Amino acid sequence: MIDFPNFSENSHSLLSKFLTKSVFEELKNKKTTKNNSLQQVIASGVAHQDSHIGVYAGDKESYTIFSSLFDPIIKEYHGFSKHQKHNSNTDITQFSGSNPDVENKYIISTRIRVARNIANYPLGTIISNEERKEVEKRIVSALCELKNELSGSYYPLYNMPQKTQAQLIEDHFLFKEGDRFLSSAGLNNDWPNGRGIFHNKEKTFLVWVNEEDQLRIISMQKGGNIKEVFARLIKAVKEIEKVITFSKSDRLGYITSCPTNLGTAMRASVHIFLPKLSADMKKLKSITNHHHLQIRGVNGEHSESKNSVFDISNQRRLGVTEIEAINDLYKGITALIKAEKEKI
Ligand code: ADP
Ligand code: ILO
Repeated sequence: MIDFPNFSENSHSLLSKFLTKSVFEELKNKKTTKNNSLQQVIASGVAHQDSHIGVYAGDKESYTIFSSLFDPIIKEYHGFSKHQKHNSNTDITQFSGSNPDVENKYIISTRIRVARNIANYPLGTIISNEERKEVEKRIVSALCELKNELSGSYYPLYNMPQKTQAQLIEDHFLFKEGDRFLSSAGLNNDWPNGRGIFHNKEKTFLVWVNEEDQLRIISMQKGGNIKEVFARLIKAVKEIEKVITFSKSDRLGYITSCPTNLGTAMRASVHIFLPKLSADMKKLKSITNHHHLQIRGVNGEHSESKNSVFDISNQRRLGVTEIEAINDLYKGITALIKAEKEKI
């Protein structure tokens, strides 16, 4: 039995906004078939009152059993109502853009990732040590089948030298350790068991295993060729999907631990150098808001931007197709570069 949490006045999380007393009463004794509870769903947001969202699902069913809490959060973040249905479109011939920075002056690198989880397993917040290892085994065996540009090796975290791990993180290839939001959600349980990274020789194709989601499939390279990065990603996802069935819902698309990632589960980002616009954040934000883009720091979420370099990515992942999401990025980045050039 849990008590209604105390949210401080300074808490602006979507959890604190939508967990009303009546929603709490409706959900407090509910459990999913895999035994996920409201307490587990809200643990991170209660522990960290500075959360933006504050909730994590423990399984696919969490999104229906606890829908009175998840649906308004999803609506506010993605603008996706409970009557809508998500559609996918990865047909690259329908993407008319390519590289918004052909002169190679502003975009340092482009990265597109999708999150995936395996059908019928619990998500990372409530998965057992044994199940997580089983998930790792299935993923690694699927990845070892990949050919040509996508072929690579798997490096488990448990025996990775500290120096290698630090270098991979610094080079933006590997997830950080000890994220406090993930820890409180249970997503760092049994660390580092079952965690690791697969990558090709060039590190243009990478897969994170058992971080916030069971797979984060990543395509990245220097420069701004969004089309090339997207094409590699889609090819990889299709190959992996031949062997592994991903958790998916008719309404919500791909199922992810955090509701911000539902749907396409895709974040397409560029690291971009905007020295003049960085002195006019109001203008920068008005352009990114107009194109549904989010600004992050150069070391990922909850980090600061450094030396006028920003991580800019699609904010919407649900209720838009993959093609619409990369179009948002393409158009927004084109507008930002134009504004940067025009600034005196
Ligand atoms: P995610 O993208 O999986 O939601 P993060 O925001 O934490 O997670 O980013 C993960 C890592 O990817 C960080 O090291 C971040 O700097 C790096 N990254 C994100 N976008 C780019 C990019 N366009 N180029 C290079 N590295 C990037
Ligand atoms: N739980 C954190 C992060 C939310 C969105 N980001 C990710 C990585 N899922 C919060 O609520 O601020």
